[in-house]
Amino acid sequence: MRGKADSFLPLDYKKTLFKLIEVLRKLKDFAIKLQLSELETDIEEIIQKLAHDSFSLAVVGEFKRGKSTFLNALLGADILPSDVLPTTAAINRVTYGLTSRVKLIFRDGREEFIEIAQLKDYVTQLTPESEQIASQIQEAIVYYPVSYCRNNNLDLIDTPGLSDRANLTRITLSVLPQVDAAIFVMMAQSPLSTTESNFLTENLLTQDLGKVIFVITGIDLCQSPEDITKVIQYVKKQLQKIIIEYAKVHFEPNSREYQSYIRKIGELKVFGVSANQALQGKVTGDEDLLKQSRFPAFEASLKRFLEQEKGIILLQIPTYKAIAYSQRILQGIDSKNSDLLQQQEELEQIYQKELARLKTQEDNYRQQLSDLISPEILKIQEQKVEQRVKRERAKVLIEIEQKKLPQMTAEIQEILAEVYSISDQLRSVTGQICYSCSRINRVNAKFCIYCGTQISCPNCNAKLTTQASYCSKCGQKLKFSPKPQK
Ligand SMILES: Nc1nc2c(ncn2[C@@H]2O[C@H](COP(=O)(O)OP(=O)(O)O)[C@@H](O)[C@H]2O)c(=O)[nH]1
Ligand SMILES: [Mg+2]
Repeated sequence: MRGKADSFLPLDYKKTLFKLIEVLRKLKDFAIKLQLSELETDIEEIIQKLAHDSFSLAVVGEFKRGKSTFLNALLGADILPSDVLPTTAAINRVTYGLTSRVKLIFRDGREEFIEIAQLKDYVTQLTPESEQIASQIQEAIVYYPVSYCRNNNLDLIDTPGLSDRANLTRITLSVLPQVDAAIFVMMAQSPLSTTESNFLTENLLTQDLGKVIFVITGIDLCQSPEDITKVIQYVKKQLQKIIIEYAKVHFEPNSREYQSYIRKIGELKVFGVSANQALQGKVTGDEDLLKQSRFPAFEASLKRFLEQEKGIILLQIPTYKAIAYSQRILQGIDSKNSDLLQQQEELEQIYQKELARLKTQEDNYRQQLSDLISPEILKIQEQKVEQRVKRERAKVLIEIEQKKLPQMTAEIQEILAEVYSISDQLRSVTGQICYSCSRINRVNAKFCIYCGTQISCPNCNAKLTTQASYCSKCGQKLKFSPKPQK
């Protein structure tokens, strides 16, 4: 049952992505035709973002909590410098590249390529020299042929972490608004210190909790499996307390927002792992050690997150933008139509004015000259014909342009229908996320196939979103009664 459900993907991310890019390309063509150059640039930017920009997942936490080691374990290679001493001193972005190398982007705009082995001389605080260089670095982009990043179109970001060094804390905080999701790493020996709790309250809880995954690393140092369970339970409880406190301070008691926030407790993803064992297990091919590290369970959950939620997060904004662009193009067509009508009017005015001028000239000549076929009069006759031909030609060109517009409008309406269907699809997928365990369920699921929680409105059967505390269809206040899974 579980395996079957795991393999069920309610949204074909790649297919939807390609469709959205195709739609945006069509919209860009229309923007070019209508000479909406600003819109053309906006659309191209979003196409580039969709085609190339990846999902970014940052690892955050206090310094020396095993963040870099954890990322190395995920990558299955010792890439990022880690040490018993506080190490990372700059933002390191790991991204897919055919050949491994590092691009250093300095704060003054300079760029420099180095070997991965040299990374520790540039982005760490291990020596005064490296620390001095690190302070000038905006970001180190580590290109590495890691299939994990390529397959998931994923950038992994290592941060210096929170410490008593204000500059390093600032660097860590500065990445938060730019990332799509975060992994909060703690150590099993000292889970949820005061700094960590404060960081959660002040910086992470203000983001969407659904996009934060909590990892307790270093479980190999726990005495027994019971101790591991204890530490995970402790962290979960503490997190729940922090969330409740946060909700109490920030929302009216029992308001929708309060309820919605409190419900996020059910979505908490907390994992206990040993990054050291996982890295060693992966590097040496020791399956037992890898299993012991509990890393595969974390990776399976991350995979699910990347396949489903990542896709939704990445597609949602461009979809809304595509709708807005289509509407701007429709407005563009309207104003083009008005322009053409005005051009027609102006053309007629110019023609009539020119005709009147020629007529006055002709009348003058006729009064002065008795010869009706004098060269001057013949010339005026010719000019009149020329003006008429010119007017007719311009009229035809305007009419051709005008005739294109209804066709364009029809095509944009078709595109809009397509984008709306993508948008509905995304909405229906998010609507199937179980509010309790935050896994994505089948289209018509009434009870979460994972945890048994009822996920459709008991009153009218409407599908519910993760945040809903009232049914959006019938307005009924929702009470959930979890049912045991059959
Ligand atoms: N025993 C154990 N030690 C770990 C684990 N992960 C990291 N460490 C150690 O913790 C120290 C700090 O690790 P590092 O990755 O540099 O931490 P960061 O500052 O948060 O990036 C290093 O000495 C690591 O070997 C783990 O899973 N188990
Ligand atoms: Mg580090």
